[in-house]
Amino acid sequence: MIRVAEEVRGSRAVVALETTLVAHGFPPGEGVGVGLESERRVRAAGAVPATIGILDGEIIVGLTEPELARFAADARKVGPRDLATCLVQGAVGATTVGGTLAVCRVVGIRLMGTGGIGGVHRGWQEHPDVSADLGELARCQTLVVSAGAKSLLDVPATIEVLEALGVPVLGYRTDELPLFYSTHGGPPTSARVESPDEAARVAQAHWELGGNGLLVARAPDESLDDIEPLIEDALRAAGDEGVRGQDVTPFVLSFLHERSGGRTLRANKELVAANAQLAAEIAVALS
Ligand code: PSU
Ligand code: MN
Repeated sequence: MIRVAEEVRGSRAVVALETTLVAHGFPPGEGVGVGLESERRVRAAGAVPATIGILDGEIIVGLTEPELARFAADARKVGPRDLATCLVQGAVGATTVGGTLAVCRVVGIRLMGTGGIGGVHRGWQEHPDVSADLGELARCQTLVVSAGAKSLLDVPATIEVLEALGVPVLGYRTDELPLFYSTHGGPPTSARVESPDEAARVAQAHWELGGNGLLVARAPDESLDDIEPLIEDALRAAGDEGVRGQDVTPFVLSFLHERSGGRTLRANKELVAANAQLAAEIAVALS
């Protein structure tokens, strides 16, 4: 049911990477390169990447390059609720942050790197759309490095839910939650850490105390501060076109990539790789 690559089994410093962003987060043909760059950065920092996805009725932990290439074509978006169905039905399954964490829980991987986690969507008062990423963070003993929560969300509401679930939100050299495309403007983090070693020590202590997931928020290197009006346009367009549920995030991301003249695309690629690298540095410190 689960195949763990030998290299992953043999290493104490492993970083899990998701496949939803490979399949659905970037324009056609560009996602695989983003996934491979994340793997390179993890290796350069001295850890082993474990990119996770479902192929041919098997969950694979540590996809090979030809296997990863299969996520460029049609793939299902697989959250925690979808893992078993996708396996049984033999579909190509691109795991979200939540789906990837659910696999980490089974195989014992402690670190994951991604772009931005899902969370509480804007307009939750009328239509309660809350990403399963949050529930899974509350269930598994894994630290996730991200550039905060995706800014298309209701970020303050997302942080409230993480607090309610007991998930620490650690700012990496920042007191403010980064807003995915911009370095600042988010709600305060629950604490600040200054180094991979400090993050590793906090995670270790949290787990010894019976805690589960943690989020480490790393600000992107370059801040795009004029994206909010575009996000509002994107959400309005999604509403007008009847885009709902799992399709909202990919729709908004591709709208932004187009309307920003590729600026969000470039920023998104860079922050995914930088987060993978930091996750690897924390994994090395932990081992
Ligand atoms: N961040 C990105 N690109 C992405 C995602 C996040 O930069 O494609 C994906 C992640 O896989 C995340 C998912 O788990 O979006 C959340 O989707 P939803 O809101 O439908 O739960
Ligand atoms: Mn949702």
